[in-house]
Amino acid sequence: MKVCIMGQGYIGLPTAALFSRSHCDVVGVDINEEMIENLNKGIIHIEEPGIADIIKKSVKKHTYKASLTPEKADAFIITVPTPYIVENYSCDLSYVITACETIIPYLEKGNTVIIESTIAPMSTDEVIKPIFEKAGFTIGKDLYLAHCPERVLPGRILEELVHNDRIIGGVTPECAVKASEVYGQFVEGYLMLTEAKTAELSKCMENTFRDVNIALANELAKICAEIGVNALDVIKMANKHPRVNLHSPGPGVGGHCLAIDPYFIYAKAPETAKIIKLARDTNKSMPSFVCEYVRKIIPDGKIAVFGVSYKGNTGDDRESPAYEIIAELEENGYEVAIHDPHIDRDEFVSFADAVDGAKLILILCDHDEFKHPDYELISKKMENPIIFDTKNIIYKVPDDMTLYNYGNLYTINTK
Ligand code: SAJ
Repeated sequence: MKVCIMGQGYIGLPTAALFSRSHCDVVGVDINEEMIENLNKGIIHIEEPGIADIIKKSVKKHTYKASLTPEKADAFIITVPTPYIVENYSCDLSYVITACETIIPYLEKGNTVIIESTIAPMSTDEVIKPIFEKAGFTIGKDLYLAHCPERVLPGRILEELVHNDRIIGGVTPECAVKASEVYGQFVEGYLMLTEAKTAELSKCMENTFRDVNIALANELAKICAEIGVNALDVIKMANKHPRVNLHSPGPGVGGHCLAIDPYFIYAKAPETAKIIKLARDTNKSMPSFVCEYVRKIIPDGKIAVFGVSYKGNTGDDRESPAYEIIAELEENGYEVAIHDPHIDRDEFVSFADAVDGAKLILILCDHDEFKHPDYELISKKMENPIIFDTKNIIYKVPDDMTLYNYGNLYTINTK
């Protein structure tokens, strides 16, 4: 089977790797020229275990090639970003629409087109299907169209792409069958055949479920800071109940999924999606909450920010709440030094330079490197070291240091 994958990002590239590992011919298409050149040399741009190795081997075996233009294939998979439109929170389908229009000249009767990008409910039927109908195809007869959302966790993408169950939402039942044959090439999880709109809403609800639960944990953290209770203990104790699973409070919710997908549902039914919107607002309020407590801990001076990735042990900083926090701190007159061992940027500094002369270490990401920092060096470089750990990854600090987290934040209010 020959597969053409539009978009070689966090999902498109690992998907391409798995098809080529399963002996399919793969063309990975992207608009980024430098990325295409590098991919054809076997150099990848994402930090994700296992992918680099497969791509390198596939390039050598000529089962994978990257290109700026599509080629004729049996199946076309669209994995381009779908941001949200800031003014009305609706799903910005422009990249998906462009990708669909770009493949039209390469389509032949009998081909399958799959949209993997997360899209708002009804998008496949109302927006994408008409694009191919206008080009002369009859969906379900001579072209098969489906929405099959990805549902993988960054850091475990290869493993999850193969083993997770997969929702296959066909525009017609025939479309779902054809799309399932495509994923049958490498997916070992169960393939659940359904309608496109059900697939769209299921995907959005998965991430909304998590966003709402994180909002509940964040609200609990705020309540505890206000009334003087250890939020981390509450979570630990409550979670001993067999049917309770309180999530973890943090500095806010980042990433391209949880921070965006709930809006797609809200935009479709703004009068009804009340909890969904409130959860988004609560999670979006966390950066300000963190800054409020930083101001209570130290009124001025240098802050060493540890981590801007939205997710630990990855270099992915999309929608990261860390940037909002940094901006607010700088607006408030603090000097901010950013250290992130997973992101290589000129303005970021080493661990030693970040803590040098700092009054506070502010942990915003749960990279492994931050779980056991070099306390000796911290003692040498900081006068009265204080750590504010918003990710709850540090349990104990040496006696000469102060640790704040969501367990004891309330103690600042009584000082
Ligand atoms: N977070 C918390 N508290 C928690 C858990 C997470 O504050 O208890 C924060 C994280 O720090 C991060 C954000 O939430 O900033 C999102 O992280 P995540 O690991 O929960 O999710 P993503 O965005 O990396 O991946 C999600 C996954 N969806 C679900 O778990 C329901 C993944 O399976 C999806 O494939 C992915 O979204 C996607 O592409 O939609």
